[in-house]
Amino acid sequence: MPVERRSWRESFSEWFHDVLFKAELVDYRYPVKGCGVWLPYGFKLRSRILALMRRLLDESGHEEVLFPLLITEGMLAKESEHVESFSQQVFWVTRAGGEELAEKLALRPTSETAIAPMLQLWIRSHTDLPKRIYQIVSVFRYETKATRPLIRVREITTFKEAHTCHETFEEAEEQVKAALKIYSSFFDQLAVPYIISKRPEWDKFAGALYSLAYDTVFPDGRTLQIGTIHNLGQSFSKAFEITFETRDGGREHVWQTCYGISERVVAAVIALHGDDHGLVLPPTVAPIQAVIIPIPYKGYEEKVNEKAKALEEALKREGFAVHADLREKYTPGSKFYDWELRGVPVRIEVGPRDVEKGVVTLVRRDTLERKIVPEGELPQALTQLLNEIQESLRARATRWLKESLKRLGSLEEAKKLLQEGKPFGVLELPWCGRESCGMRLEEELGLKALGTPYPEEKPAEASCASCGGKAETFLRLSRQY
Ligand code: 5CA
Ligand code: ZN
Repeated sequence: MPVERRSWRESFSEWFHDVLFKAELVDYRYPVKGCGVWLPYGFKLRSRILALMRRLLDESGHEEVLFPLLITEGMLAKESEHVESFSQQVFWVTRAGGEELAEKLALRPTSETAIAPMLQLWIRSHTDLPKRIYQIVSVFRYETKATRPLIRVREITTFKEAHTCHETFEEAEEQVKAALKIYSSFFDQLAVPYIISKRPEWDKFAGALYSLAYDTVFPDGRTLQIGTIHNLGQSFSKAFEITFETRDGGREHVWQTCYGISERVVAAVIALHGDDHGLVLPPTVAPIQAVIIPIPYKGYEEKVNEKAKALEEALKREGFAVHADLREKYTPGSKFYDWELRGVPVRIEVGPRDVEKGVVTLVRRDTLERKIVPEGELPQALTQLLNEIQESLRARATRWLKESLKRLGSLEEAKKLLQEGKPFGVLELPWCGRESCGMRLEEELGLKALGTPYPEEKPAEASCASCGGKAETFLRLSRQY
């Protein structure tokens, strides 16, 4: 069973592909490019992550719905900026049952234009507002950049999209703040640290007034956008005539927001918390929080197996996700290896001497430290250990993100840093705010702009790294996935 291990930080890309496959999370050997299969262990991880998201949304006035996958060409074309931006990415259904369709149908690349015509029917008056709905579905985007498991896929299977409608611009702004709270709490629970940036004008979601994005820094120094929040203003409500009777009897178009995440979140959990032995899953979402492994010794096989089973039952009753690995054809050593690769946060070893003494050995996955605890104290000890692991994963990932943020004074400094050739994360340069300067910085450095810090940060006294004029803000730049 032992397989070659790839260094997590030194050869991250290979490590990532390796671990997805060997830990049996997903299988992207499916014959359609950009489409993959969720395997049982990966599916459980995905479900646990989504459960956190569902809880946060349900508790804050969102209702889950399910819209059709197909969108008519006419619907998709109604909002001009939107259709233009997505035109090169849409999968079309043009034939069915041997006939050419009178109107071709798009597989949704996102659902603003699927939802809008129904909102138009449902929303009559201010009493119907605010409206907050979400769905977790597949969307399809014909990505032309190289596809990558979980990170850039063509069937995004884990697209959580929330769509909201409000009476005023101010209320939509409040909803953006509420969405920020939800996403921040979500990523905090996953121990995934992030920076929030306001995307530059030239890279915002098509049809939005502005876009806010969550980005995290991978072990190779590249950033991944893991969530976005858009204030849509009235562009879709005007295109689709979504109006309501106002409090004073007038008619107004609704104000909208939307926000989304995808399987990139699963990718981030996997990528940020790994090491050279494989995955290290945060206890909050690990499908198995502790694995119990009997250490058989001649004459004691029955005893340790019985004990392992009893502990499994007892811990399950206490609400832990535990699994006793009683497979006979594997040695304890190869079981250790296997569960380490799969990132189970705690291993509980039950040896013959432990049984006699009434103790068990706990081994934490992140540091591989061992600890002997009396059987009677196991639930408390396990709770404490899982919390400690969660916190230390958070601390390690947060430290990495902090080290990856580099605020520099000039283009020359930035160029010098890039010449060192090390992974660097995110550069922040003083910027006047003009598009021409921003694009020039992207070009000179060969990086892409993430946008400006959110909440806004004004440099005390600095000059734009491009034109030398007064800097109004910072422009963040990185290598992006
Ligand atoms: N309608 C809006 C909000 S739901 C929307 O579509 N926003 S988006 O285009 O920014 O997509 C939402 C999130 O999906 C992004 O933040 C990103 O994390 C993820 N995403 C986008 N494209 C892909 C892709 N090809 N593969 C995996 N995830 C993706
Ligand atoms: Zn400038």
